[in-house]
Amino acid sequence: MKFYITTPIYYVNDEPHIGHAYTTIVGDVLARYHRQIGDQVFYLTGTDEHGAKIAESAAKKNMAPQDFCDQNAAKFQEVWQILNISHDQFIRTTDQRHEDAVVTIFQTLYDRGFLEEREYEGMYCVGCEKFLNTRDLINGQCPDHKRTPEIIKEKNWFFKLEQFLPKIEELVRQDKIEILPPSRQNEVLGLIREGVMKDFSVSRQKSQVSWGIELPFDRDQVSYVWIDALSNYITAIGYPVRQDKFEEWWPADLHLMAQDILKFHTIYWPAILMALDLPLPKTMFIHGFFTINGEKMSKSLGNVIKPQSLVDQFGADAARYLLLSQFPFGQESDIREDVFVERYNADLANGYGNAVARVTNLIEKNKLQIKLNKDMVWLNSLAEEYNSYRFDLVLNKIQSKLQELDGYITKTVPWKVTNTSELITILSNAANELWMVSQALLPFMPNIALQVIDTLEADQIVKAPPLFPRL
Ligand code: ME8
Repeated sequence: MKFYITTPIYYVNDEPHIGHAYTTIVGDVLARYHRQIGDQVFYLTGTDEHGAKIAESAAKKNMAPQDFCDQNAAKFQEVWQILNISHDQFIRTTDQRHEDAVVTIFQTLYDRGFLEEREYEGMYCVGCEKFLNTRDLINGQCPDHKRTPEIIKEKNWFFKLEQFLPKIEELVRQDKIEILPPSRQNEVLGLIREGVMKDFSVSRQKSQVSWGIELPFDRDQVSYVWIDALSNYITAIGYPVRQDKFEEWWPADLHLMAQDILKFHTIYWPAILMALDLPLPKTMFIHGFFTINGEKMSKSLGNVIKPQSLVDQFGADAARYLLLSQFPFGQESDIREDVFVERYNADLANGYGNAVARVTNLIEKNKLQIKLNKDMVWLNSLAEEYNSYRFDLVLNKIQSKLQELDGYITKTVPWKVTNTSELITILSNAANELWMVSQALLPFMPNIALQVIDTLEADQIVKAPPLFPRL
């Protein structure tokens, strides 16, 4: 089966932080798991590079917007490499191919009568890249960006969303567009029923915002971020020029994101696709926003965690493991740095790392030849946890397996056994268990689990070096 999975494309004006890393690691674990069970996988991530916010950040640094984007997109790519993200493509909305495709998309929407020019007056927050309602404001300011929105009055092109809402409601209710977890599905249905979803502006006057894609039918207007951004999911796989590749991968099997961009993905995006007469994504999983030690992560509070600092402390593989083991995927949760250390010592230093050291040490010391039976069947027992996106439970199951192994070794006391064939039996069992556990860990810890697999598969097993030094 094919499996096409995406992350949001991140705004390139921010430096990558663990919020971005979290979604991207989840995507990577799923991509690697699906490859492991034999699926054909396409994993897409990238950066969102147009719009007023980015132009403003570039100007603050005295840089041309494109140079600024090049510099920051490189930072995302670098971090994904450090974290061993196995994406098949990194799309940038300033890629020429994407820009050309967006022009075609706008022309198609225009030709089909889904765009309409209207006078617009609203309060626009550049930080959010969206228009706000009075009820969104606190003391007249955007609560997220602590800035007074600009009053904007201009002619814009609008996408006629409202006509699509009844159909979207039906598809969401029937799980034809599956929205997970169920609480998010209710949220989407609520937004539609409350009547708050309105036709929305898809362009800005070029005199106001110049950093964007020019509309082919109105050269005074540039694309406003959302059509440009959402389209990345189809332009990356060749729409509209590479029909063969596009049909091979579309529709997406899974769009991942957090709740901040729920309405754009679950309502705007299906409507745009329907207007283009394209199939709709199958599933969208919306995870929670997490806080850091109880506080909202923000630059002003100075509590933004950079992925690099986790990697420096724990190593890339353990950083991935720790981010996914701390709470159920989907829940709004708090990242506790002290829990990272506890968990690292318990699961990785004393758990997996210790088991590998113990078993390989005994095999080397006794110069035993071990034959593995390479049983992949155990992976099937993780399918349920994977299919319900409970990565924390996948990892718990793996930890139970390690505890069983620990109990087995304690009970059989191989260091006291003198009969060679008995010893071979015990240590073969142990090595086979470790091999299976390592296969199960591969999507989470691609480097270290592979290193252990290689150690166990060698003709002569030698003691593994310490994998997770105790902290
Ligand atoms: O919204 N907790 O980009 P963005 C969990 N360019 N996840 C977090 C997080 C947190 N505290 N902070 C960020 C955009 N994320 C648009 C998307 S897609 C067509 C366009 C993650 O840079 C989470 O995945 O603001 C969230 O949805 C995303 O980063 C927002 O990234």
